[in-house]
Amino acid sequence: MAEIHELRSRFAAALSRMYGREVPEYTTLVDVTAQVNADHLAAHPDTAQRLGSISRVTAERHGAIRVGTPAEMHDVAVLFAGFGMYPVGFYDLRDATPPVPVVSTAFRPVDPDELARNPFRVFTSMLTTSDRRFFDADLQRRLDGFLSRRRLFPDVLLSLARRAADDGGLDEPQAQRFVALATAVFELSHEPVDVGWYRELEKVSAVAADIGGVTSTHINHLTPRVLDIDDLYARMSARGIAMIDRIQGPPRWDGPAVLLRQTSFRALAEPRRFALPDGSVTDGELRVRFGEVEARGIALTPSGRELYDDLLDTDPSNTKGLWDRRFPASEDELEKHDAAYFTYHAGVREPIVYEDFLPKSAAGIFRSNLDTGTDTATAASAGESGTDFSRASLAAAIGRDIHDPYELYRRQQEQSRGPEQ
Ligand code: OOG
Ligand code: NI
Repeated sequence: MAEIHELRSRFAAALSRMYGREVPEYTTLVDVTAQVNADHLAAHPDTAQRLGSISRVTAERHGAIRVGTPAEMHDVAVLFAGFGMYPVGFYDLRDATPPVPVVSTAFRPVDPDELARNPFRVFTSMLTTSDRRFFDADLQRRLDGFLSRRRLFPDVLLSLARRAADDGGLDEPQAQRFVALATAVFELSHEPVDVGWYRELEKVSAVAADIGGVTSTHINHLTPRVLDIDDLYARMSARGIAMIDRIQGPPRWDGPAVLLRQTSFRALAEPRRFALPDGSVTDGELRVRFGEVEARGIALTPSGRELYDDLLDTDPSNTKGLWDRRFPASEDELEKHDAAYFTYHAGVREPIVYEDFLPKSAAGIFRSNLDTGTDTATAASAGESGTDFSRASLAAAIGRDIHDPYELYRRQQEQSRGPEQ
């Protein structure tokens, strides 16, 4: 039998092969990442694996998908449970600048042993079609109608996922079928795009068009993990790949790496077929898929995170100077201020790696995918946000609790300390 973690590893690897075939720049990104990681390991053999073994880091990816309705979100949860991935965290991107009409969670393993085996995670967003700040009643009605007529996930795929979750794995033939079908649903479709409908949605939001303007879904980026993101950024730029202008998240500084630093290259023009109002089909192009890379650091406690958010508010360009003055500059200091999570085994302290996302960085990542470079959504009728899109309502759509990331880190820290004396 192929156990759940084996299914997850194969799924991450199969998606990576598929994305590399479809988006060649992704392959360049993965190759350069591997070179940077090898060089970093050679230069810092004692510390390079402090936040994860090189085998974990080499296989590590996150992807992102976007769906249109609570029912689709529910199916996503069924599918990912078959790979041992559960919803963690709630992100409301409607509050971002510019606002994006989605609420999101990330599906990932929650158990530390499972994370160590393969930490594959998928940032998953759901369109908020009833939010009047983006969609008027008429557009919402047509959009909901369009979305209710499509099926993203075949029944056979969902039943294999349920079986894997119930039995803790699948036999070999079923395992192969499951991984192949799950990978295929995230390929870019070659169905002609109804260009009138797509452009109408695009006027509201490029993300709305990407989700609700087509009859399928696709993975919109896949992100390898790098040990030195500044080095990676420089090497990609040297190869002539235009990266976004900065690395998101904490600055490069002399203190410990915390949370998450990410950078990306802009969505690439890809050939697509367009169905025109007169029924004819022509060739065109859309920019929806891009490349991203990330470096992970230590998970912060709520107070550590508050300090991080505060520094980012004070200095949005997030320069090193402020950090040198205000942020705990060593693991000892982080621990002393109760600002980060650690495990303690036989008196040895080890940092817990941050496994989640950052809403401000996510908003920046969304931006890198937009044709125009900015989303045009405006607060059409401020204050009137339609249905409530809270963590609870997203959990209800998903049909299971959304884990609180802090709770997971805190539990891991506590368990490592052993039973109370
Ligand atoms: C998701 C953007 C969020 C990240 O790494 O912060 C994300 C999307 O573009 O759909 O992947
Ligand atoms: Ni991402």
